[in-house]
Amino acid sequence: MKYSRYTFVGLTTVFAMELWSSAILARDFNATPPNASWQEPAFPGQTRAPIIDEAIDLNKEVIVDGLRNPWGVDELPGGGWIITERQGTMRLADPEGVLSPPIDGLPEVDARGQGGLLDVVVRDDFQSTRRVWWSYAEPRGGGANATAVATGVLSPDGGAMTDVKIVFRQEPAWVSTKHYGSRLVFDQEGALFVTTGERSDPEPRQLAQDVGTTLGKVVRIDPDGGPAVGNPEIPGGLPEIWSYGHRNLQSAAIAPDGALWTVEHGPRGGDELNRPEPGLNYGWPVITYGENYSGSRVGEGLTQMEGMQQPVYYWDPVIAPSGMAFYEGAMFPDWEGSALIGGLRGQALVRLVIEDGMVKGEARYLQGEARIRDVDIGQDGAVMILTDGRSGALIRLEPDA
Ligand SMILES: [Ca+2]
Repeated sequence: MKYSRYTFVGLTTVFAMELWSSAILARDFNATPPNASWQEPAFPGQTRAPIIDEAIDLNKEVIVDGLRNPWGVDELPGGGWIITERQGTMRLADPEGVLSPPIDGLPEVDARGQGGLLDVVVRDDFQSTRRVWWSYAEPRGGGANATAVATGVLSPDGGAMTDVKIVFRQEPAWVSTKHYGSRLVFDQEGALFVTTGERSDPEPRQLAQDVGTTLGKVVRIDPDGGPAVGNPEIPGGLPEIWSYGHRNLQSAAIAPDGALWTVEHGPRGGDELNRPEPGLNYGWPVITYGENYSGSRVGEGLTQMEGMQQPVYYWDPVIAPSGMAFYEGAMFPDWEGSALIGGLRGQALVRLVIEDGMVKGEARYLQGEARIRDVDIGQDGAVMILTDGRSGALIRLEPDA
């Protein structure tokens, strides 16, 4: 009886239930002018898909609050959640939302700027294995750092991470506090996708095109480390690389058909949705939509080039994407198969209707209410969102019946 524990939460929580009216949903986000108005999409429907006209009221229930800069959340198969806070703490929340002290035994993180403890994921067999994977900004000496992924076994009492092993280290490290990626998602073959960033500065961003590095890449590894079986052979490329030419990928999810989808932070007016195919080049920083935040053009201002892939969709203005999930569940039947993406700058939960690999419609919920850092679908079909900031929260969304 999957609903029972939530009913219990609903009856006992001290936090108020709030209601969003469908009027908020009707705001015309496509009325905002683009930043890079001189650019044209490569094909119809690549940006500004029709707004979905949908009358739905959402109940919002705060399950956990007072989280300090939370970054990643994953539901535990036995109930409750595991949550990261960017400054370096990982905690458990039980099904009633009671938060544990920080878990001991995690490696040191570099929590300056956008760095710190980032994503966290467990697999369906967690109750027997107690295995957890997480990503973080790893200090590498001299002020340099880079994204890393570690795995460990959570002690029976949940108080400590044991047998900790680093399974991925981004190379090269860089003296930067920006663009670390890094979402973690398992595919249906059991391999682990890791998304990275290109460290933002003019010099390292060029390395997004260098397949001898793991800056600006989607990487696919074995859960115990090393390249995964079935990765593409890229001439001169590292065997863990799945795709390249990315900027700062902070959204990744597996679609119901098993395909990986990602959303990356673009420059101003250039956030993009991709379905990364093995061995292909997604263009950054040679081609991109949008412009530098200074208002200058990125490189030569090109949006298309032979041998480089077009995004499935892009946003101008940006949403500043973060966590992502494909909706599968009973609670929101009209959302089945949609991509749900958290917006930071966009301050919204973004829903994309995707058909035949194309975006056919876009809806936004909770507009202007919160910066959304991560999205997770509950076992009962509720949508869980993690809000950003010094007092972030884990919030459960369900339709108001
Ligand atoms: Ca691109």
